Amino acid sequence: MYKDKKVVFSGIQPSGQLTIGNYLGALKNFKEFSEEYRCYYCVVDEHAITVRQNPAELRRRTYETLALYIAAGLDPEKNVLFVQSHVPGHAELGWILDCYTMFGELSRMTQFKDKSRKNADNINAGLFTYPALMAADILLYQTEMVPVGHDQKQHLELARDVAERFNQIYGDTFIVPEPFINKTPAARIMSLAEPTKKMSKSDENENATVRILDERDVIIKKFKRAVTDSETEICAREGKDGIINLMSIYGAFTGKTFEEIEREFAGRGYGDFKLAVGEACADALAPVQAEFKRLMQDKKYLEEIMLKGAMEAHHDSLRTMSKVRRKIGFTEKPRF
Ligand code: AQP
Repeated sequence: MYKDKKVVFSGIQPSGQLTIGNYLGALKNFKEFSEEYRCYYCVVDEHAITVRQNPAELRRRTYETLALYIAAGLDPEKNVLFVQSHVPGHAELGWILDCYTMFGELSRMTQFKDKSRKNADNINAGLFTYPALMAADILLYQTEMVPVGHDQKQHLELARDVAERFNQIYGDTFIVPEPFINKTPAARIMSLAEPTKKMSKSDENENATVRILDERDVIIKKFKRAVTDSETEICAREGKDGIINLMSIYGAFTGKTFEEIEREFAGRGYGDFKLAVGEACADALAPVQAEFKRLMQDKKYLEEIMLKGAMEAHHDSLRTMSKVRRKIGFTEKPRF
């Protein structure tokens, strides 16, 4: 709880160029909370290094991700926008929570299994303990609600378990957070190349993802190439994963329901439908892209936001940190 407001926290890794999965599943929903809640939206660069990053690209993407937060409608005056590694409490609490998170729990995480498969030459300890750091991100601010896509549900459940475990041992310390997962199919946007797999910004197949910053003609081309099926009907029937995914995306950008989409495209071919999805997506992203371009020309402004956000987040994190330190028996930190 921050003063009289409940807290919302979420973050996105600068581990690649953001996709429409990140946008529809998470970013687009962030601004809904800005008025009523104390909102912390973080660029989680510490999480990003669990997979090897090119340093120059990581630095550039950190700026880009922050600029996208603002371009997507997050007012830096109404939200605390910051970079995770600028606030020491994340890594500090992350280490502490590592010691309250079980090996067995971490071994069950599907993201760890997926990413270990994808990065077989770099299955590092950070990749394994990622959910404990994520729990720290959230619990550090006494967060009540975490808007995320469906893929993060398992990590959120672990954060709740860790908070409850800690509270049981030491008495009430953390608020136990609730996930906020969009009820629409946009909570789970799938790859355009393999529609049974989620769309991921680190996917190496460029045809699998649509990036928030892709040019209009690129967006339209990618949707044209999207894998569907050998039928002709546009409907949300079992086995039509590709079409269902396109319907989810079209619905998210136009506000139309599956029934409305089925009616609109009855008797029309996949070609027509794919073009409509591409155009709806490009239209919706155009203002975000324009604002992003403007912001990226003003690095100084982005750095001012980073500083302001880090100062506020750091200040707000100190209460939880000092409570946690006291509870577990650390001595008081000397001032220096
Ligand atoms: N395909 C998706 N559909 C809906 N929501 C999604 N999110 C990610 N992919 C989809 C949501 O975006 C937010 C930020 O995610 P993240 O950067 O913290 O990491 P992630 O979930 O691992 O996302 P990516 O794109 O798959 O990144 P990489 O490729 O680096 O692992 C989260 O709220 C997530 O749910």
